[in-house]
Amino acid sequence: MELPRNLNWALPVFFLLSSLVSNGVLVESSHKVYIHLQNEGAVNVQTVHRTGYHFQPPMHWINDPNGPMYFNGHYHLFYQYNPKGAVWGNIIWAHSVSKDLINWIPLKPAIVWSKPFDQYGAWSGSATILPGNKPVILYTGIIDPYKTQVQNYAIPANYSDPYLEEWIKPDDNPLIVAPIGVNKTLFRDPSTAWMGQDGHWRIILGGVRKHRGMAYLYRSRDFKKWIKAKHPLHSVAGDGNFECPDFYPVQVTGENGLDSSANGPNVKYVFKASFDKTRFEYYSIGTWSHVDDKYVPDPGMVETWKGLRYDYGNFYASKSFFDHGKNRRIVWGWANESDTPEDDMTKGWAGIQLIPRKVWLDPNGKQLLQWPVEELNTLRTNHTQLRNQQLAKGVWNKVSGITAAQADVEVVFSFPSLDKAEKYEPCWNDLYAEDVCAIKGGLSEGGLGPFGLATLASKADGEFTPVSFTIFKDDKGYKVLFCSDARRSSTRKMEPKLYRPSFGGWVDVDLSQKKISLRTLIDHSVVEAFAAGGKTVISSRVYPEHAIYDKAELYAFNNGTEIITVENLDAWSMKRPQMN
Ligand code: DQQ
Repeated sequence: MELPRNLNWALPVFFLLSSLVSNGVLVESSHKVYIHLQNEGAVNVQTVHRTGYHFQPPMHWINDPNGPMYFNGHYHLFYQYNPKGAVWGNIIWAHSVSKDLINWIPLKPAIVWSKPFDQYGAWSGSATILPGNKPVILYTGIIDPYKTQVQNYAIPANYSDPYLEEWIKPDDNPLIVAPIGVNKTLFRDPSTAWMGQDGHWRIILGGVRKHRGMAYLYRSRDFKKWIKAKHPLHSVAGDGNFECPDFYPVQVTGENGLDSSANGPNVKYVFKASFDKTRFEYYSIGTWSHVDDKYVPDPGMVETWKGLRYDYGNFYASKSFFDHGKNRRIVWGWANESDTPEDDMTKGWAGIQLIPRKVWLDPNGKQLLQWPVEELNTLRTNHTQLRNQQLAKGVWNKVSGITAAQADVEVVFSFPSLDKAEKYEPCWNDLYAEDVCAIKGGLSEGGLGPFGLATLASKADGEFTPVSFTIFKDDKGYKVLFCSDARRSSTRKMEPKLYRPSFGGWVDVDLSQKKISLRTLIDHSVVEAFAAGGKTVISSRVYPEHAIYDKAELYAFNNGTEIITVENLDAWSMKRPQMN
């Protein structure tokens, strides 16, 4: 394997990281240059918080999923990887293949930096399958120590190799360089291409112009010569740099996905950007105007950091692809660690990909729905269940018979009435749901909720990550707050550098049946929770001290005065798939 050169990344100009304050804690939830650590290979790979069924390589740092695709019976996942250490740096494209999105075979890296057009890094990008079943990768190459970014392509050396193991970076790269007037150090992450009715390919690239997040639009007839459109596909004032922009069609009705070039009357579009400033993403739903080649968000879509998110927790740099094998669109997202870089060095690894999710338009047309790919269910074993268990205030009902540190839990909660819902405070409109969770989340006491699951729990030690619902009422109706609260996830002393927020999101759900459902994927240091059939999703990374291996417990709990019934709870231990 050709390894990247050892570089001096310590240029002060370079920061992919931004810091923000959440629940009073300084957040450094993303990758940053640790010059002294990036070439320190793992001495040991600590297993205690390693995931059992989430995607990760045997050691070292990973970030963004890149170029996911389905080709001739195999799923391919490339990802940003540091082959030399457990912090961000030396980034190449690692590569794994799978027949089912769950069991993964590692291959040699697909793109390592070697040529003048990528000699300082191979950053994120996407795959497109061209007519004739010919995959092509577009990725960002870093060409100098100042992080100048260009867009390159790579093609398989042998199209009949089912694993597509060898990739060629032709010498006519780069295909795209930043034009005058565009910041060439913030010009990256080419999307999957789609074809317009004029027969021209289109891609978008992320960037920023005077604090305006930009999705630059490029067009090409032959996939080689790319011309920048006069206007971006989309841009939003004040959003700051867009990373990893994604743009794809969804059907107005039904769960099937669409090829990126699909079009027609029954089609809406999704635009997603990852926010460099805050390290989370938002998406909106709208139309693609063919006349002026622009994306137009539907009325009411919020286009700032308070917009809709795939995931209101630890989830970034996501990428979607159309799985034509099963006619579905799938989205992958990266979950970083939320402990310190020193902890990552000690662990010898950092970062996972969350479970790939099928994504489709909610019948209400106002948001997306997401659900773990059905193949995940093949890992279920040791089923246990609860039926019609009442939870009075303060009751914690233990779910026994499964490995609670590595589990999949589906539950439906019901309540006799909505009368005990507490008042929604209008001042919360100015807060993120996460901040409301800090006040009213799973650790507090209320009326109708909080109720939910206490995951990765060691009750005797006061250690647990509650995933909960609390229902409020205002003049117009009811509001459902969904929280995943990491503040008591570990008894380890809270240091300022540790990121343990009470993540939160609102759930736009019909409560007329007085029921709400929850699915939670628990995996040692991951709690990935899907509320109300995938309307709102939150993923947390947590590092319990006591609730590890077979000491981890799981409870259904209620901290509200209204009695909650666990109508059905089905839980499974999860087997370990082949993981790289
Ligand atoms: N990560 C990549 C960039 C991208 C960022 C570098 C998002 O291409 O913008 O590792 O996490």
